[in-house]
Amino acid sequence: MNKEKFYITTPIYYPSDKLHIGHAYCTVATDAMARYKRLRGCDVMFLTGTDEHGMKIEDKAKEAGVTPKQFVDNIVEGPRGVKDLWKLMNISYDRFIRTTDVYHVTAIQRIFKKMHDNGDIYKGVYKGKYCKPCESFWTESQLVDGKCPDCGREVIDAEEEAYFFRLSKYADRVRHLLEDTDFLEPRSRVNEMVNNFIKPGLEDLCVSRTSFTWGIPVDFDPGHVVYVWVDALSNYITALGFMNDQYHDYEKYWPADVHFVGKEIVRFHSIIWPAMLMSLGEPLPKKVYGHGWLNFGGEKMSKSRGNVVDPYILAEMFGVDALRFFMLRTFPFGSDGNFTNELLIQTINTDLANDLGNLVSRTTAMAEKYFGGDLPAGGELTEADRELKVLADEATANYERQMEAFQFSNALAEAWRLISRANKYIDENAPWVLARDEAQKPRLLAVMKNLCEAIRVSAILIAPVMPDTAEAIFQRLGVPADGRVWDAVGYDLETGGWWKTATGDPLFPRIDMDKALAELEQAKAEAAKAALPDLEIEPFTEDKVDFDTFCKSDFRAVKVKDCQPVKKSDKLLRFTLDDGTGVDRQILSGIAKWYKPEELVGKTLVAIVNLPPRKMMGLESNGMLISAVHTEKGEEKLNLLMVDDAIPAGAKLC
Ligand code: ME8
Repeated sequence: MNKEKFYITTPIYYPSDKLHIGHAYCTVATDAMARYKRLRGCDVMFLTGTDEHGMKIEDKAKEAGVTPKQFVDNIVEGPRGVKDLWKLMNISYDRFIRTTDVYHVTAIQRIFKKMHDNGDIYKGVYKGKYCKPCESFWTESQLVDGKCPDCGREVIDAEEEAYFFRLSKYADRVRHLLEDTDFLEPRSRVNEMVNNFIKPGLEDLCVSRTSFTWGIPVDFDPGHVVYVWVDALSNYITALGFMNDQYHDYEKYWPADVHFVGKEIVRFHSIIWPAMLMSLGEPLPKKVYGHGWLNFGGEKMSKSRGNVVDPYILAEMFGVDALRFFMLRTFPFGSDGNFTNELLIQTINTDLANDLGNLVSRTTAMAEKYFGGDLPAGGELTEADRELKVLADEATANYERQMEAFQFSNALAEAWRLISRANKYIDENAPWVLARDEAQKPRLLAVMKNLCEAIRVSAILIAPVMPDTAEAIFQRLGVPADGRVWDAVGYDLETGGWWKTATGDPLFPRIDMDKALAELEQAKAEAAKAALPDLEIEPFTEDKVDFDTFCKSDFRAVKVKDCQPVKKSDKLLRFTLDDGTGVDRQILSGIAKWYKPEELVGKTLVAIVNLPPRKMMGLESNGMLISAVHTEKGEEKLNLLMVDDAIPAGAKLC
């Protein structure tokens, strides 16, 4: 029998070494859905990848002194890069596309040409705000205070030759698609699209540029590169082999069952993408689902706002499954959610440690104690067990409905309804009381087996979201492979034979909130420090000093006769210096943080000696010692300038 196909995608990510938990949100959701569909027996294609062209990348590469390709290679494939993060988050993608992949580049050129040849791409003039020094076009809304957002300089009105896509031609068909079908969900996003973009009139879209080169060249018009969205959106079909020979599953998987995308790119996916496909004469994806943002402190988590949450730190402290669960259980997929560490810890303690973890620990501990972990066939069923089965079957059916509607939070709530009920079932049936009476042994056996069965069903339900946890649970209960699949999700009252339980460490140890929050702060500070440059030196002064003024500064070699801390000051040291005049010179210097006084006695230093005297802490300072300063990993460092002791005191430096 042919398996049902399911093709699901994430957006392709801009290469960044600062992907945060907000980015991971979409990919984790997509992964959970892909795993759920695989569990249901579907033939799944889960595509993700990276969107690697554009002026920003070109600029960043220049800054880093590497080619754009080297720059993106490092971020996509390198340590803590995009692929690394997906590995950390246990993302089971089937295919990863990079828009710099040769097959994609060729396919985009063919796509562009086809749309050009059918008259949907035409040459026109792009008008915008242009920053000459940066050689960049900006739109009015990108400007900051009317100036270039990159360098802050004035911009001018300018034009460049560019190709345009006849988006306006498809306005009516796109409107019908949005308003009269279930193409775009949640429904609230439809009104947003129609009111904000379609009703005011769809303008044709600029799809090529000549002002930068890091893009896919328009092969029939050198000098033009394809401007990002045609390049980016087409990934969903080129990755299947559309207009290229790298892959051959376009016929098999297209149209996509669903594109999961963040709400800010819904516009591109629900208006431009279908219009492009209409132009190409290709089928449209079945659905676009626009999820909400993970906010932090009330604002969208983003690098530029500096409020990103590092998934590596959280995964290390709490485990990847807990993190995946938290994101999908706490925030309804279509809405925004506010991420806080407190909420994360609270959720782990309540849902995972108390409810799920305890259920598994209590059950396996009792199975061990009363039956040595071996639960044979037989046992005495009662009405309580039948009730548990009814609830389990109902929860499973609801779970299925919710998952099919991409409502992860509601689906998980159904799994937790069963978990909570099972915990209550323990208290109601009190196995420890039954265990005291040999005559109750058959009842005790049935209770333990029902608990195992409730846990087994729960584990199947949570597997798409927490694959490692589900696996650990199956192992502890000794569930064979055929008891882990969707076909076995129905609660079986008569389960016999397969329980061979084992005890182990708690699946989710309880977290001490205050301690964990402090550790998180510390880990964040350490990570921030590690990200600082190894060495920073002050930028050079552009202001020139004229030679005569410079020559007026009198620098001399001085020898330290004595050095003492200054009372009540943790900064100042008091130096008694031989400056070659025969009269001791006193200089106060704020360097106590870096030197112990005794280690400086006898050293030959450099001082400027013709500064006017200055009083500090009631003491007079006659000059200033010269030192070199720089910053290492964010920390200021200072080194006194020490010179050869062979230089006599008073020698003039020039
Ligand atoms: O938009 N909460 O790439 P991208 C939830 N290359 N989702 C978030 C988020 C947050 N705080 N921050 C980012 C692009 N995302 C384009 C896509 S597709 C043909 C081209 C989501 O790296 C964001 O909404 O900026 C988007 O869905 C995804 O991360 C990639 O964002």
